Amino acid sequence: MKPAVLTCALTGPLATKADNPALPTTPEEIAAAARDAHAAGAAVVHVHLRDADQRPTADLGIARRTVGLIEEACPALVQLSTGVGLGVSFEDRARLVETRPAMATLNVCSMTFGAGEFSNPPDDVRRLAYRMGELGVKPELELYDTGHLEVALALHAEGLLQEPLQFSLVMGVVGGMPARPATLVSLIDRMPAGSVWQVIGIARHNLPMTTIGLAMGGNARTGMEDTLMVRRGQPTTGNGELTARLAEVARALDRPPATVEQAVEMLQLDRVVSKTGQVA
Ligand code: KMH
Ligand code: ZN
Repeated sequence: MKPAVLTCALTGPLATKADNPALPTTPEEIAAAARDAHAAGAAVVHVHLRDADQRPTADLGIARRTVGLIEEACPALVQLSTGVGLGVSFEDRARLVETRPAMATLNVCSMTFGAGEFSNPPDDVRRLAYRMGELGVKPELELYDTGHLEVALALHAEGLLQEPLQFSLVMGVVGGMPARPATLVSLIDRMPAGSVWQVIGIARHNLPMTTIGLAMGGNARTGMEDTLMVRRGQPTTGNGELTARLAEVARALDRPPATVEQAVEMLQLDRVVSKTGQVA
């Protein structure tokens, strides 16, 4: 069976150490979490940045320092979040791709996000998609609802995205699609052939939805951005534990966790070419 690319979303924008003391927030803690996640089977780490007060930030200095420490700690591929956090302007969030990570998220639609509002205006999204193409940064298209896939396909039709399209199907955000197998099946059916996709299940949906996604041949993500609990009533000890559990599920389904080299091949990152003609 084909390997599964496992991603660990180390910290996210919302939780703090008050919610779970194991949450990494400093650049050093985030790098240590990346090392643990990689050792447990993650080929990719999804990275949000926090300032000294644990608040989400798009500070380029913190970005460079955090990514530098991760690169020293382990060979996992870095996927930088351009979602950053609900209170950060789109302009600041978009600037993060100037650090040229291997991959970065592209959130294609505005939406209610839990108690807040996640702003992704159409023209800003287009400009960011174009800039990512110029820089050779591979976009991970974050879909929180079924209509978001149509917007992503429209961006592709405009020539703003290169194949293979790479999707995260985020299930269970309040304001997004429900974590239901039928919803997942309808999205997978609608994706262009050859697309790369992973399931993200939020909170209690983390384990069941990622398991279903792996069984259906997709990739999967876990980590403390997605859930702070390893099971009901039991806070996770950290990203290593959550990744180890996902890796165990993947192995049980004959989907061994992809190595970084296999992930580069499966995500076709070695073929990402910037619009200036250089291989990124
Ligand atoms: N910032 C959250 C509202 C991403 O990483 O690009 C959504 C998010 C997406 O975290
Ligand atoms: Zn994120």
